[in-house]
Amino acid sequence: MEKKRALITGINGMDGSHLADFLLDKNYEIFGLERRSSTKNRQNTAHLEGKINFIVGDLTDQNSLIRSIRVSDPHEIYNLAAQSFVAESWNTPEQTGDVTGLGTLRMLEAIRESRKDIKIYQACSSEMFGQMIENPAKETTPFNPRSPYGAAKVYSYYITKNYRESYGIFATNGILFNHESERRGHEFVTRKISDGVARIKLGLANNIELGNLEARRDWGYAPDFVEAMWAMLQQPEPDDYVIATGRDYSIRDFLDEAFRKIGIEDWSNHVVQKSEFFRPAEVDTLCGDYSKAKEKFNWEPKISFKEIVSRMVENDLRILDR
Ligand code: F7E
Repeated sequence: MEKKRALITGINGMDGSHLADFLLDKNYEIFGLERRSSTKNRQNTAHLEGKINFIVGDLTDQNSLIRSIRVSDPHEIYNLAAQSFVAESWNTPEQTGDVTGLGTLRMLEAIRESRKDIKIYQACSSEMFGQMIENPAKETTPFNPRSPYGAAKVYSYYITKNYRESYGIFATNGILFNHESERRGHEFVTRKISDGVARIKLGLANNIELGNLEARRDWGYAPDFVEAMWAMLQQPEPDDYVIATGRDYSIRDFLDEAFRKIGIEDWSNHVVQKSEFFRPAEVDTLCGDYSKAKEKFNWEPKISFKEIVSRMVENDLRILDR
């Protein structure tokens, strides 16, 4: 039987690499779109070299997307690439809008110009709910973004829905709440904490510099979440789904759990709050209701908050110990 082919943008990111692992197990042929850069950024995909095909392309370059479709001739596209760091989106709002918002349009146009039977998964985000109008948020909850990133994702969501309705493209939006793993980038709060805690344990640092500790997030495990991306494209009809765990915790809760792993109960002397890590506008709480995904394709989160923290701290202890 012919192998299924998948094109994944953002292949070197946390989600891209976990999704590639998952699809390889399902015997897919994988094409990963990466941006050209003078230094390769393949920490998350080093183990995949020789197993997947890398294609150079960029969501800000229309022709490169058309070419990437010609080269990979995919059955499924997973559009995961974005300027995904919310804090950075205030520094580079235009670039964020270009990559995260218009990048989605360019990929949809590339499908429209190539083969309209290609299925596309579009990575959307709980940041679209921003200051939540309903808690927990579900597919019908109005959006209320609070950052240039959130606003760009709202555009991305609606343009995907429009291409589905205008051209009959099998285009789905996955509205994913925060999800983390050992492969998370070091600028995000969970990895900053797991890395910082590991450094403190090994005597390499004394404290961690952070911003707002009161924000609450619904944190799931990225390998669980990529399974939902695939499942959405296997449904009879394209639709939009919230993927979350339904439980929220504060940054303080994350710190409690992470420091407990290294035997510290009172971490107050090890955390310094710095104004530079506060955002111009904060999303206080994010929590999602995944019951539609559960009902339609029986998706449920498997790995608990406690286990995520534990795995991330253990991983950083291992890396730094080497
Ligand atoms: O911040 C607070 C910060 O940068 C989480 C992305 O994957 O999930 C992610 O976006 C919270 C915020 O993730 C620091 O103010 C405190 O309240 O880890 P984060 P995020 O902004 O929630 C969504 C769903 C996405 O779509 C995004 O692409 O932690 N916080 N102190 C801090 N955050 C950071 N980064 N650094 C701090 O020092």
